[in-house]
Amino acid sequence: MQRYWHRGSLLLRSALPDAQSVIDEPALLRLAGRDDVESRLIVREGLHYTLEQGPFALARFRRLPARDWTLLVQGLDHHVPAAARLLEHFRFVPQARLDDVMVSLAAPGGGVGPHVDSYDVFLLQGPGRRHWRYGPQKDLSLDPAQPLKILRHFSPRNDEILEPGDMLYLPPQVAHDGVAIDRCMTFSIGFRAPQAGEIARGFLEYLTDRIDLPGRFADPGRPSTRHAGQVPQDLLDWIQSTVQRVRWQPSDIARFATEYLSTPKPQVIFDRPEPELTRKAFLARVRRFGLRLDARSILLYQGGHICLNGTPVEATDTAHSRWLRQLADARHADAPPGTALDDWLHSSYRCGELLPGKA
Ligand SMILES: [Mn+2]
Repeated sequence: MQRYWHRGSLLLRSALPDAQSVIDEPALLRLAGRDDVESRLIVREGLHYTLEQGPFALARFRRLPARDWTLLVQGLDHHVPAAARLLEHFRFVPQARLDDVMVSLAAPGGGVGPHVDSYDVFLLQGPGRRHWRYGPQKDLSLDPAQPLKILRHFSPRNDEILEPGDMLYLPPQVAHDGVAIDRCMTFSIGFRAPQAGEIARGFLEYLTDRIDLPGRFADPGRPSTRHAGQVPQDLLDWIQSTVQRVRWQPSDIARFATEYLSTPKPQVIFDRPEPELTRKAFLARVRRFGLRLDARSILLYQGGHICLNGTPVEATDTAHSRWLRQLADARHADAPPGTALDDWLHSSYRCGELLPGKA
């Protein structure tokens, strides 16, 4: 981490052999047909790429040529348990930095062209081989004639063929191009880094609900004016001093951060358990087998603030908050001490955010 994270690329041979059996092709094509799954199809003809957005009917794939296309499916970890299990290998990076697992299924010659990403990524080779060329470069100008963000010039220093189980780490802004040699699958374990403007807007929204500034503008004895259309200077001064009274504490920052960073993406929908256990049967199962977070759930903490999927969890004593922090770190846990969290556990279970059993 110290040497490579966010700094330089790293090729790891035979990193994760279990990458070969994450998902088979028919199951992936079915996922690409769902309207709650984000998918894209990129077909290359010579030097030109075309982009189609999913969902795709199976008939679309039957019409594809034998070469030069790639299908991208986002959020694989939300839909495929084996993809969620892949992420367990990456828990050395904070959950707040994690985005999702994307898969690229490609025919020989398929790829998205030379490009840069804004995010750190681990490119894990599944079945088949892919030829990667990559390296830092100064000129990151894009080709305006393409529907994708493709670099106008590409002069990579590195040239490697990734076999099943091999993995390539790339920090942001490293130019790269991966072209399928065989029909292959590549899993992108993608990270996210918040943008300053996005965080500032999010925090102002958070403050909106909490702001409490007493007082109202007053102007006793105001002289008459000949410029009724002008906003008076004393009102302007009052607005200035009022805005400067907006204050927040470090605890607001921690609370906002756990809420904001644990909020699922808008397209994420939790499924109610089916069949649904009664409260009694659910709690009995948790006591016996422990519990785990649903693959879509994000549980984060900072200081005394704990948030599940954007909603604060009220932990009344230290034993419970310790247990919640352990659950957040490992995503699974034995049953919590006592019964004080039972209501929270059961309602989270009914929302599809956690489930009994550790595996
Ligand atoms: Mn990329």
